[in-house]
Amino acid sequence: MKTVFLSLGSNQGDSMDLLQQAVRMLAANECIEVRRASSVYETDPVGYTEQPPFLNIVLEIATSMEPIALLDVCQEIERNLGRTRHVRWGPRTIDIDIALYEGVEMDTDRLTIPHPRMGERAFVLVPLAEIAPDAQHRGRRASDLAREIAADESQGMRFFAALNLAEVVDRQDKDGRAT
Ligand code: GSY
Repeated sequence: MKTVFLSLGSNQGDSMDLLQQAVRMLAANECIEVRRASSVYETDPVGYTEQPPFLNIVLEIATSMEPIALLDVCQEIERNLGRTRHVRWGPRTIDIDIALYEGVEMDTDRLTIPHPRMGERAFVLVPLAEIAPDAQHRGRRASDLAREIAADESQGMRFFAALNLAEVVDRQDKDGRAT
């Protein structure tokens, strides 16, 4: 099993519900274990700024899937949740990016790992540092990168809600208690 960090964002429709549905769909895949979820952050749009704020989270998962197979699963979930790819940087119901994949660096037409823009995105680094402060990106700790980028006031981030993984994926023990 490899440890992978996924970055999820939504700024169209009921974003909180869409994020929760995406987490549930990932957890329903028998090759994926969702281990940790960050808080939900409301974040100012980066790139194309004339669009509504996003809700963003980062998930730590463990998976037996290779990177491209995992990308296929993420894109299928995006399609199932109504994502259409019209405007490159425009609003979207859900976006699921592979940020880090344990032991993998790759650069192909379909997929680049680590995610090529994560080092400059507070909406990835701050939630990543919340759940995995020691995660490494290009030889640096997520917590250090997040502290530096959080000082950049142009990338507004606000705590929006906690995400209770046990409730969202309805994990239960043998007595039916959430675990
Ligand atoms: O690549 C993710 C989509 N996206 C986002 C996002 O998720 N959050 C914020 N704050 N800005 C963004 N710009 C793009 S594109």
